[in-house]
Amino acid sequence: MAPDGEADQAIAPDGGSGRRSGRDVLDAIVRLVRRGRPPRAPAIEHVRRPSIGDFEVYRRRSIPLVIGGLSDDWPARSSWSLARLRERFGDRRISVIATQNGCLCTDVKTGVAFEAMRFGDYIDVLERGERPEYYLVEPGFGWIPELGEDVRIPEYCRNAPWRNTRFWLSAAGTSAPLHRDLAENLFFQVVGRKRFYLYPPAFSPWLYSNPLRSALANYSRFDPENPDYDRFPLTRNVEPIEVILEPGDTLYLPSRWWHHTRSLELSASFNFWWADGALAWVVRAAEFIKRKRHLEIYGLESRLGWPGAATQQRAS
Ligand SMILES: O=C(O)CCC(=O)C(=O)O
Repeated sequence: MAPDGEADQAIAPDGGSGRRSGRDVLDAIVRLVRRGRPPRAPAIEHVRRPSIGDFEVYRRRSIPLVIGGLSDDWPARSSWSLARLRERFGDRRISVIATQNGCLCTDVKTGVAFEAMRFGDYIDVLERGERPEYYLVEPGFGWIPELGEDVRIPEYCRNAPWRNTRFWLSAAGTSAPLHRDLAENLFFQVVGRKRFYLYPPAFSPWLYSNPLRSALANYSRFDPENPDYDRFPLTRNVEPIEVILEPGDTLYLPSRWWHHTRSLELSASFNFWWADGALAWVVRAAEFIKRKRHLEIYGLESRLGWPGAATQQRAS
């Protein structure tokens, strides 16, 4: 008998749905092998501008890191005020994802649906100090290519064969649910503070992942901010690592680390995902499968006319 009644719960972690996916069964086997105990979570270090060699040491260990000073020379640090963004891009269209009570809307059958709206309309709501019913999640160099002039590609991933970016702008209180990405991530906090709850990939068997065949296979059903231990009892065994990013901080988020975010203030961020070696092929394969299943990946599908784009274009 494993601790905390683990053996009893091991094969029924369905979060109350009554159904069990192949992934649930695999997770149960891992928990049994580990006798119900997740490994210890690493401590998160704060460092200033590590050399490429030093950064590679953290990367090989797959441990997140908060890095200071990386965006000191970015024009974004001084120019991403709401007034300035409106002046430059107010009439442009940007891509957004609907939120409910501040939390990004997701659907296990259809995934994440991007919509388009006028940037100026989004800024209007932020300037009134209100929370829009949307999270601005913009493919960084896609819809507003000029954003690329405000940031600098970090030297740690400059030569990666696969790279992608996003610009994130949100009101205080906006949140993204617990999920993980295949690619490596350097997440730059530019304006305001943002909180991350992190869990290592090795905690996955305790985190109630959605089934692999769902449209949200990389999302958890568990909400670390409002833990429902009756539905998700295994999560009692895993504590999130809390990281609060200040403006000017960069979070290195290794491949497959779970993260849940909450903007603590009006927040603007920019991130670079990248992959090299075998990981680049895995990321490309995952993108290929998502496209085949007509799931949106980066919010550009509608504009590029990819089949199955779920975007409903809102009139500007
Ligand atoms: O900033 C956020 O709210 C979400 C960030 C995120 O999920 C990511 O960078 O992968």
